[in-house]
Amino acid sequence: MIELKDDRFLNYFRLDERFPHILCPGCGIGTTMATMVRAFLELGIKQDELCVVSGIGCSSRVPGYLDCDTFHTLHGRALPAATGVKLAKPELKVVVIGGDGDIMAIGGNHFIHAARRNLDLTVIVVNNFTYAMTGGQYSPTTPTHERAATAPFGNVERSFDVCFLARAAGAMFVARSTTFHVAHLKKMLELALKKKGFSVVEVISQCPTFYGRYQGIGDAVQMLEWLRARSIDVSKVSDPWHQKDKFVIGVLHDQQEIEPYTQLYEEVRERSRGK
Ligand SMILES: Cc1ncc(C[n+]2csc(CCOP(=O)(O)OP(=O)(O)O)c2C)c(N)n1
Ligand code: SF4
Repeated sequence: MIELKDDRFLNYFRLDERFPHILCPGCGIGTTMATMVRAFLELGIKQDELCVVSGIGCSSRVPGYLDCDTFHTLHGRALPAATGVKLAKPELKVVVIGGDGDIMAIGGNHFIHAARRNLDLTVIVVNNFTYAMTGGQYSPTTPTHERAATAPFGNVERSFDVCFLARAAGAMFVARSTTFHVAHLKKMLELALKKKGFSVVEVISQCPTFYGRYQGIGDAVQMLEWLRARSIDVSKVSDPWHQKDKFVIGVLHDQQEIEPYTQLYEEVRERSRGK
């Protein structure tokens, strides 16, 4: 066993029990997880001040690797569980991490209503455009006409824009980055974590095993190259919401904070006690 307890970064992980990890070589989820931890360190968020919650999927495995309070719930149910954690322990920083399938499909309604309620949570949607853990079926973010295990001749459904939906549902802060743009991703995560209220960061991530292969993009390196080539900074577009075949990265929505749900809920409790 390696003794690495004085390393602040490595100390954030359950090295003894959960490593080596089981993600495929070249998967973007490890990059996302490491960058998220670096954002926690940058902001001075200590392990005992934090709870990381997920549903089910490759992306949802992240909390299992972390040495802090974590909650690995049912498929699509990360947000209800996170809501409970936040209501019971409002002093905790509560972060939800999961995939496009988990958060936008089976958990889609929870996502919309958590945004509408303005729960003080940060949600990290690792969007690899597929249900990776179950074998590459199409998800609500798979672009129309693209191939998947369940759409060998092309997906006929239209796809959700995670950031557009988050904004429309009432999120306070919405940003997008990719696993290629690691420094940028860290900045987006820091801004989201600092925001009071519902904040969302969409991380476009590579799944070479299922998505890259089905689309013929190639291996992990080719997928990173594809992410770089397809991304455009929000400052370079006049309309960030309708860019075809481009990932518009940056802060897409940042509004003045309003009272989060926990605060309003506490006020109602006090009123009910006659205070
Ligand atoms: C109620 C229920 N339905 C279906 C499943 C099977 N299932 C497990 S993970 C998953 C999809 C995960 O996709 P996504 O959230 O995009 O994560 P990824 O694996 O791509 O990171 C599904 C359908 C399940 N575990 N529970
Ligand atoms: S199947 Fe895709 S998302 Fe899952 S670990 Fe492998 S590369 Fe990552």
